Amino acid sequence: MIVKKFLASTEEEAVLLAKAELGDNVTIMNTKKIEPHGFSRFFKKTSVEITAAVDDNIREEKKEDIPDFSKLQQAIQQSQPAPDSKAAKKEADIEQLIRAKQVILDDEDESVQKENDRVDIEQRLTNLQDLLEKQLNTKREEEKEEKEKVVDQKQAYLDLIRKQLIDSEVEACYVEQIIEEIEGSLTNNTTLDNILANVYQKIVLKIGTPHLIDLRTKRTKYIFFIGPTGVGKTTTIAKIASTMKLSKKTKVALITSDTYRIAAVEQLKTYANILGVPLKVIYSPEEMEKAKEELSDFDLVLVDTAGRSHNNHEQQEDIGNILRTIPEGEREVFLVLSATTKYRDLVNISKSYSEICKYNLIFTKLDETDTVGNIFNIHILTGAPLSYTTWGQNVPDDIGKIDAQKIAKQLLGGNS
Ligand SMILES: Nc1nc2c(ncn2[C@@H]2O[C@H](COP(=O)(O)OP(=O)(O)OP(=O)(O)O)[C@@H](O)[C@H]2O)c(=O)[nH]1
Ligand SMILES: [Mg+2]
Repeated sequence: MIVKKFLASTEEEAVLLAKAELGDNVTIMNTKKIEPHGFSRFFKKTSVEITAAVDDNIREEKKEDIPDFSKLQQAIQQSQPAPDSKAAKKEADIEQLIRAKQVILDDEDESVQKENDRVDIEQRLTNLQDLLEKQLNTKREEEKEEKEKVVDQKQAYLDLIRKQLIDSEVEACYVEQIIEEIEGSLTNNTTLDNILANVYQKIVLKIGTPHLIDLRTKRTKYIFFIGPTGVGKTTTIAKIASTMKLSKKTKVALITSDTYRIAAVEQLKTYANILGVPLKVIYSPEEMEKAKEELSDFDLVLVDTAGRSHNNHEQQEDIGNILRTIPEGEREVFLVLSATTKYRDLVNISKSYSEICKYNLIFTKLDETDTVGNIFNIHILTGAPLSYTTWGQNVPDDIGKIDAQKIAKQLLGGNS
């Protein structure tokens, strides 16, 4: 069997072609309309395809009867609308345009993709930046809190020290002065030990080095002991005279102008006898001049004065008159104060004696008090140098030069 497909503009033409080639006995097995696809549909017409079949034998028998339809077929094919060369060109152009457009679209797709990627990256960067800023802000907040905590801690330490100094009876204004002076040199994360060390150092510096009796002059040195009644002037003189005579081999003499009480003269006479040093009793400035001549061979003359009320200006003037018999360069004055006297009285006493002369400070009876704040207060208030402290009735043992470190330690609550 011969099976063959024939294509023509119409089904009739296709059958005609099939019959022409295969004979009249041809059987049409299938007819199919062919629709042009793609862009060719604009230029090509619909055609018909038939599938024709014929038995070989029948066809052979009829072979010589079969006319040559090749020319017909050719004519039919030629009758098909020839592809218009302009249209073909147009089609080619359009297809080219389409391809170009596709490339552009592809490019556009690519650039759209790129743009999308860029937006995406930008968004991610913005998110990252937000995150970083958040983290940075949190860190800053934490640092700020930490700083405030540290500053609070520092203030807490300073408050602790403030309280301790106030407990030691250091005047509040001097406490603030110390704190102010050290605060600038403290770092925020300072420790309590560091603050304590700073305050300690500051107090030691403020107390200064003790002003002691200086015997390096060729002339006889006159040391006057002045101060309120019963603070320990006579006892202190006995302690110093003993120390100077026994350990420093100094030629010591004693004078007393305290003639108001017989017991006072007797008290010093007893010490003079024990120590084996001369004692002159004077009743007036003139007698002082005379005693001065008699004692010109001595290195050191310790002068006891009567305890006076700082409110009695007449009595204070008497002391001034005796003092002035000795030239300033040959004399030194020590104001003797008891560490047990309350601060307000000490202020008045020290102020009233300031009107008579310049003086150095001796504090007695440290054994009778736990607080040494007043020593510091009066020293700062008057600006007078601190010299000796005494801490008991024993002559000559209970006396020593002022110990700045020991006082600073005590003020800060340490054991003395
Ligand atoms: N606890 C103690 N008592 C002392 C100290 N110094 C002196 N005294 C005692 O205080 C009392 C008075 O001492 P004086 O030396 O007489 O005092 P004063 O200043 O000379 O007294 P007037 O001459 O009356 O002004 C005495 O009983 C001394 O023993 C001291 O450091 N500690
Ligand atoms: Mg006395």
